[in-house]
Amino acid sequence: GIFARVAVHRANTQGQVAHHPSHMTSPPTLLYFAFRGRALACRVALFNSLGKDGWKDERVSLPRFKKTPKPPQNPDRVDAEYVTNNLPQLNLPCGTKVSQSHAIARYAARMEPNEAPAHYLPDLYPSDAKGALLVDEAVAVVDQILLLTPKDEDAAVRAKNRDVFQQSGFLRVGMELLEGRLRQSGGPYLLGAQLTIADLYVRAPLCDLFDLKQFEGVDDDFLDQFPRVRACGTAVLEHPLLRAYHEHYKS
Ligand SMILES: N[C@@H](CCC(=O)N[C@@H](CS)C(=O)NCC(=O)O)C(=O)O
Repeated sequence: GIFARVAVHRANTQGQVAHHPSHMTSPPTLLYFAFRGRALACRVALFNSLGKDGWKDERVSLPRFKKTPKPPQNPDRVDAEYVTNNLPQLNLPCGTKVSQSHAIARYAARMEPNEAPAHYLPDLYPSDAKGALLVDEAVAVVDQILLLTPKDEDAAVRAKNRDVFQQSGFLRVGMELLEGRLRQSGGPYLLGAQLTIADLYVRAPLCDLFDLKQFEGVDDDFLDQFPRVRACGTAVLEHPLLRAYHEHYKS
């Protein structure tokens, strides 16, 4: 990856290993809000490849995000502070700003560290085609669930549409599919014993939506109907990579 190529390891004055030379303007910087949401996979993948000091975890406050001008039309969008008016966004050392959490998570997982951190997982995004296929499917399913969640202004219409969404709509379909994939793999992760970015998406935003009671209009016990999905979300937090991550990051 871009950063891995320019990265050099050298001792700084404290004798610690620096992941980027001091003359470089700034390491890859991830912008997102102060919760897991759509950024957990990006953050964990960046930490996996670059450790604590090889990238910057910039948490944007909602007031700051809200007050940034977001013109509806902008031919110079690629140079805007927030290129899609959405986060996460990865700002690369070369100046390019990239949107789309999935693309960022895959990119970060594919980066090869010059010197692997002790917690490094080489296959957080699988190198084999079928593994990658199943991971991509699951990530897209979680994304579809969020995108297709009814957001009608009218509360009664929204409630009705969200009930359809959980009974027979894509929330039901997507959860049944993930549950079946986890049954096939034997769990606890989507590819069995191997943790991938797909499991990180199962943890957040998917399981967080239920656990943090943010899924208005969906039954409180909905996730109980998908015990393997719930167990996957729990197992993610118990993985050694996540334990190492949480020594440095609260969320
Ligand atoms: N497909 C994008 C979606 C990004 C997205 O929807 N971000 C939300 C937060 S999770 C956002 O920035 N919302 C800001 C707003 O609605 O003003 C991705 O996966 O990165």
